Amino acid sequence: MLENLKNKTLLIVGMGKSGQSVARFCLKHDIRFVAYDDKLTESTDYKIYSHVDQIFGIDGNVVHSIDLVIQSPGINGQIHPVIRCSKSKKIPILSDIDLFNQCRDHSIPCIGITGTNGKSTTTSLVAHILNDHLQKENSEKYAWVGGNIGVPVLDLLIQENQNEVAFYVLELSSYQLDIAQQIALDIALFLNITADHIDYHGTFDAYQLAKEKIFRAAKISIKPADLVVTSDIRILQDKCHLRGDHNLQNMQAAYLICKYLGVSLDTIYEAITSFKGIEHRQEIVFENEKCIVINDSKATNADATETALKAFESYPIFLILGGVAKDGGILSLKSYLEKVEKIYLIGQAQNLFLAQLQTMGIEKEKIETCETLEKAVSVSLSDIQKCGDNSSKSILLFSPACASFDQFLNFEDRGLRFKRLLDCYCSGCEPR
Ligand code: UMA
Repeated sequence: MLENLKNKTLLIVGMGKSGQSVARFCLKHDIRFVAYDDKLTESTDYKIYSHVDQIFGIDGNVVHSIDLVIQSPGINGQIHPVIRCSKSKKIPILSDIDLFNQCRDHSIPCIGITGTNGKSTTTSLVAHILNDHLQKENSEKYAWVGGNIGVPVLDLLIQENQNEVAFYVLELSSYQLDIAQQIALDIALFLNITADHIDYHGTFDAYQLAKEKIFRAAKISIKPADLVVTSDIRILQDKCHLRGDHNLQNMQAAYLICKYLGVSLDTIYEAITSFKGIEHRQEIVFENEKCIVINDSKATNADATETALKAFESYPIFLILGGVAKDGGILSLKSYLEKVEKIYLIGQAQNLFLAQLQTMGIEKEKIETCETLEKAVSVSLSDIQKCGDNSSKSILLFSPACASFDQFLNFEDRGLRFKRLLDCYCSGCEPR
């Protein structure tokens, strides 16, 4: 396949993480490409165009002769002018996932994981179990993780130490699956589905169809209905760091995958118990006799926030919400929010959420509009300090139920900011 690509000129649309990794792959293999991005215009290694006319020309003039388009996951193909123009010119459109599928060594087992929630945790847990297994076998190979989790899949193919990979474990988003034509996975897991990303897919059915594409050409398919939690997994939860019912499903899924791959049950159980969870996902970042602080910045929708509220419902919760709201906002969280001690609102969604909380009948004194994360952290910590109830630790939960791009680069940036602020308040220094 690589040889075929060498005769072609690729157009990479969207020069974020995925697009830049496609460019790195092309540079490494001497594949010609043209780069396009609506906003990003700077690169030291290649020129990035930002007008459709610079690619296709006005009135059909040939500016670049393009053989293949590689669409980044965040580019909405229904509306983006470059993708629409490519479709009208009948130029094939693929994604980095397709290139990965065509160019990877198919003797290395590849596992793909999708679902509305829990896919990053399950992807990391599967890799953790497989790496424990490999270590016990004295193997010098590892499970490599990539995809939506933050490492673009083509980066996995351009690493120097290719002989060290034993398994690929990929987190796949509905965007990636929607664009991909073919992903021949050894094991495909679909964890769960609730409404999300409807603005991108148009309808819930289209969102579900995109997710189901994970099963195309898969050797083993694991569907939501296959994830009935067994008693051996339920027993493990008391000993492990993953809290909440949703994590039982993630553990069950990881267990099934690793069992299919021949990992012994003892290794699976041990590795589940030693798994510490992932950054920005219900991550315990501070604990003292008064409170536990949880960074759940990865909660970009109300559903993810619901799982966190459920996981900690036995504690008094002080909750920070806000950012860019998703469809429906926080209305679905009513029964949980009624039980929360106090809610701190930040970002673009602040006024919408305030109105929604008032509709739910939540008292004014239990809501504070803070605008910024800085203020929310400082006010909430001071409220917890003042709180007289010493019978139980309080939880400061940062689980925004929103996208982050009004005030932050992404959820990682938002989570790191939260942790930095917390460090500052705990050590008494001024936040930067
Ligand atoms: N861009 C345009 N025009 C547009 C939209 C975007 O030119 O209409 C450009 C932007 O200016 C930017 C680039 O495209 O330069 C961004 O590309 P992208 O949105 O495809 O994002 P990447 O940086 O390539 O990151 C993507 C995933 N992001 C999305 O799908 C939105 C990352 O998942 C993933 O980690 C990365 O590829 C590596 O595989 C993040 C995500 O938020 C975590 N995913 C969503 C989610 O989990 O809910 C799906």
